[in-house]
Amino acid sequence: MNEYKRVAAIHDISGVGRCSLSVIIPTMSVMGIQVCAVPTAVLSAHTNGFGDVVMKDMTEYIPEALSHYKTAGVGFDCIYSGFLASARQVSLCLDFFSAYPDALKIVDPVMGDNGKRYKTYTAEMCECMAELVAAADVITPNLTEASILLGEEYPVSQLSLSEVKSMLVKLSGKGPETVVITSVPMADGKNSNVGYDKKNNAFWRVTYEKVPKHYPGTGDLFASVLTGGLLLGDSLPIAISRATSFCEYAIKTTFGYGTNAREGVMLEKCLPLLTTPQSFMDYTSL
Ligand code: PXL
Repeated sequence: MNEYKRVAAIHDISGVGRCSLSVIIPTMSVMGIQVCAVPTAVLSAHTNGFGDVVMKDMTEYIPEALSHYKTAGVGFDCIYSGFLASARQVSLCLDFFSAYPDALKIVDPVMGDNGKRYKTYTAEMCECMAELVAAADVITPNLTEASILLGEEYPVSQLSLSEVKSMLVKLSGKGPETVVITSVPMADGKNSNVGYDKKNNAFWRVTYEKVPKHYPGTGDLFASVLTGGLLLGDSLPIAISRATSFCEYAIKTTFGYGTNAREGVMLEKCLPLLTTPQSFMDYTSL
C-alpha cells in the first residue's frame, strides 16, 4: 500500500508552454497524489505556437523503465497516458496496463484540438490510439479527439443532447466504462464537459463560460484534476465538476492578464486553490 496514491503518468515533458507533465506533476502533487513521470518525449516547447520545437522521442526508454519498476516492486494505483510520440508507444502503454491489472487505467487520447490533429500525430498514431482506448477504464477526449476516435467529421454546429449522448455511448462501446468529452458546444448555447458512466447508464453535464482565447495544456489540466478527484474518491459528476471549475478558474485568471495564449494558463498563481477545501455540485444529470 502506498501512503499516497501513486500514478504513472505516461506523457511528454514540454519545457515551455505549460502543458503535459509540466502541468500534471504540480497539479496532482498539490492534490496529494504522487506522480511518477514516464516521459514519452522531451520537447523544448509544446507544438502550438513556438515554431520549430526540438523533440526527442523516448520510445526506447519506456520498456526499460517498466522493467525496472517490476524488478524493484514498484506499484501504481493508476496508469494515466497522454501525449504519445510514436505508434509503438501505444503497445508500451498496454504493457504498463498489463503489468498493473489492478490500477485505474486513464487514457487521455491526446491527438488534436479545435478540429485539427496536432503536428506530430500521424493518421497511423490516431488509429493505434483506438487500441489504447479499448483497454482503458476512463477516457477524456476533447470533441476533436472524440470525432477522430469515432471516425466522424468534427461537428461544425452546436450539438444536441441526443447527439452528445450518442457520442458518449459509442465511445464507451469501444471499451471504457467511463467517458468524459470536454469542450462540447451545445445547442442551448452552453459549453459543456459531459460524462457517461456505462455501468449505471448515467449521463452528466457540467457547463462553463468560455473566453475568446485558447490556452494549450488545459486538456491536460482537466484530465489531471479529474484523475486526482477520482483517485481521492470523487464520484464521476463531482470529479467532472471539480476539474471544470478549476480549469475555468485558471483560464479566467489568465485571460484577465492578457498574456500570450501560447504560454498556457498561469498555473503557479492558481494551484493554491486545489489545496483548499471546496464543495462541488455544479452538475446536471441528463
Ligand atoms: O496539451 C496537449 C499537448 C501535449 N503535448 C504536446 C503538445 C500538446 C498540445 O499542443 O504540443 C507536446
